[in-house]
Amino acid sequence: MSDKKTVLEPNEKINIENLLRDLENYRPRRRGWTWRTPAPKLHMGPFAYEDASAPLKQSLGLPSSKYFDGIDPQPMSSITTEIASGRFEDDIRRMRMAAWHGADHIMVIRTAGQSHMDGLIEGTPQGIGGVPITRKQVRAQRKALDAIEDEVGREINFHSYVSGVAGPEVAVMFAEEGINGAHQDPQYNVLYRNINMLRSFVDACESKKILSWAGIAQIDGAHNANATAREAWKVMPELIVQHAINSLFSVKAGIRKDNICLSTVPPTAPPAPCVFMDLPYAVALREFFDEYRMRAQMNTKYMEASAREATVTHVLNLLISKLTRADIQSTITPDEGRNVPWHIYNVEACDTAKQTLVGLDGIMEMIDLKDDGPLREKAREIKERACLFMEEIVEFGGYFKAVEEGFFVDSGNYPERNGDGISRKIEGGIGHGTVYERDDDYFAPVTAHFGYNNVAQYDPDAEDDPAKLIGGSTFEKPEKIVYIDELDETDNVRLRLKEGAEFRDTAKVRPEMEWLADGIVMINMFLPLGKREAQVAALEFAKQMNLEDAEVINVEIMQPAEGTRLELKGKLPGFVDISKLDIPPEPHRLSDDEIRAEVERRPFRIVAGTVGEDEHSVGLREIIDIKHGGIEKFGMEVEYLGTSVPVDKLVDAAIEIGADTIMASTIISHDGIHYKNMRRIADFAIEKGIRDKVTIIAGGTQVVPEQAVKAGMDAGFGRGSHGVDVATFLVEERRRREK
Ligand code: Z97
Repeated sequence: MSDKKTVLEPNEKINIENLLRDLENYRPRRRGWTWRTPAPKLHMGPFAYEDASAPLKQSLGLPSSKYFDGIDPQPMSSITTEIASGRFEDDIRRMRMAAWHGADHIMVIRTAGQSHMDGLIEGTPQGIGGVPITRKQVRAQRKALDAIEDEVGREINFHSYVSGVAGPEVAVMFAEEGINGAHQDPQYNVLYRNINMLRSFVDACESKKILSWAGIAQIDGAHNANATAREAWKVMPELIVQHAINSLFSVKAGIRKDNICLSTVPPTAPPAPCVFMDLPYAVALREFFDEYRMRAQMNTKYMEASAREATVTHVLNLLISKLTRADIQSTITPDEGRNVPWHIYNVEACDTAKQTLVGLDGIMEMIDLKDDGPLREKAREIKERACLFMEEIVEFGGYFKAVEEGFFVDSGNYPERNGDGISRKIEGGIGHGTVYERDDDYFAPVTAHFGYNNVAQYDPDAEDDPAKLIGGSTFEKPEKIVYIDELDETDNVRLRLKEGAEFRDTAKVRPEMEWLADGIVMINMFLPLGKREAQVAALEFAKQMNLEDAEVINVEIMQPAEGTRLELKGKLPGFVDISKLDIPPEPHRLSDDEIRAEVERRPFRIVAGTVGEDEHSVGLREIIDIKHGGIEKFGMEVEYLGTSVPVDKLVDAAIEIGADTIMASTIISHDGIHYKNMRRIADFAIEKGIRDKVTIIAGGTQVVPEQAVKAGMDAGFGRGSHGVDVATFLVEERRRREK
């Protein structure tokens, strides 16, 4: 693998050491956001899709795509996953998995509280419940994503957020390092991080100018009002107001409208009649902001730890995305409820989005949203309330005054007010008093800069390009970037890689959920107890299973007295050395089509029965019957003789119908009777002179394949065998005999 271009092999793990090598010289290959390429009327496998996007080069389809040659149709919306576990080196592996499942928007965004940091930090410190954004981390992950996008064959947008008083510095670093999307909304700083309003808006001008230069798509922060307000659905008018403020402000700061994405959230969730409430809101938003992009974020306000419930909420949200339009589709997992970022739920949520959007492909060709009735009436009402809200802000003296008065995140449905909004002081907050007017001779030799800049005092020709005066800024001359590898000797990726070396690319393996070899597993359990007793008893079982630090992470009552369903997580202290395992090859199966073609070419003639004094019939019927995937489904016809068939009768029947195959089932096994009966069948067939003309196989729950062969069978089929295993053997055995 060369340092300049990292090439990934599908069956090889991503090599973190190689990614880190020569990182100081790595440069992003492009700037700006990339949308998916439309592929209208796409044909894949037996299906035609109306509004799909270009397929991937390599990917993993939904589980049942195996019935259709693994096709993996991709919807038009970009699909987001949020990945930030605290260790960026582990997140890189998770990004690759998500990309293989269809994510092309990867957000490093969780609860690290980046906006509390008042400057750029360097190196790769480990975060708590999130990753602190640093240049090295961003660069290494961009480098990894460049390789991953080559592997899957589609651009991957990398995203983080520009917030806090370090916003503009963060924005510059993002522009330098090839970040493609960013959250930027001064209202977020004001309302949720108590950063001084003036400072937040002035910083935002600068940040937005930089985002604009770099073509970075911007997502706003309105959804946070939904997640914070006591009754989430009542803030619909306010959400519209917040979108309006940040969108128009961004346009004025220079961002293109088609790079401004509204962070839309269906404001409520089940058990509310959520589509009836959320769809008018989505329609109102699309009508007001038709020139902008929509980033549909999932409703997290009422999210619990139940993966099932979160998935249904997600699917209902996706329905709204499809009925209106979502350019970017977010996926959130119940991680928030469990407080652990699990690799598998990221991937699962990408699959949920992909499956639902593809499943709803073409729906708008068949239905229309009604032009009258409650949809339009309710949409109009939401818009009216939003306009009144905005008018009141203006009358009141503007945004800052309105915030001071607690207009925002109030749980009343405007114009109602419950007096529980967030209030911030104009003359207060972090960074208060840090905004200064620029002097007349103020001058900054930078590329993307907002507002007054007296370049003309040095060179009137450089007015459109102030950085020209210093021979280009870091934007044009990336070699000017000061790259700091690590600052903390005790908290950095080198140390963590050393600590985890025992399990990194070695034969030793431990389960993981968050970080390599963390040992975390999740256990599903049902206990016939009430909720409280079940929670305590579950932890006792966890001890019996040797789980360390066990915690119950989800509890659902099935019936107050009859029982409780629980999910727990805990750590397995042990490991498995795969070099010491005897791993038999995977059972080999032919495809359904290949077997069917072979049967059509030359039909099989099969007799079957349960032999000896054995009344069991279910196993053999399962192998034969079409309903349960038996060999009939391939067109194989079977003469079924029933149960307790004497071995001579089975062989005679084969001779009578000129069978080429005998299938014997034998369940009873005391005294080795099953193998004795196999031996008798084989001997009888020899006696009758047909042994070399028929394939004889035997199956049953106690049958060990090798033993069956020793007892004279051509093959044996034990517990867990299916029709396709038998059919595969019969086809291949006949091919061997035909040679
Ligand atoms: C999403 N699930 O997809 P810190 N700026 C804005 C934000 O919305 C956020 C931050 C900064 C959500 C992401 C919530 N949003 C999580 C406009 C966070 C984060 O944690 O204060 O450093 O900033 O949008």
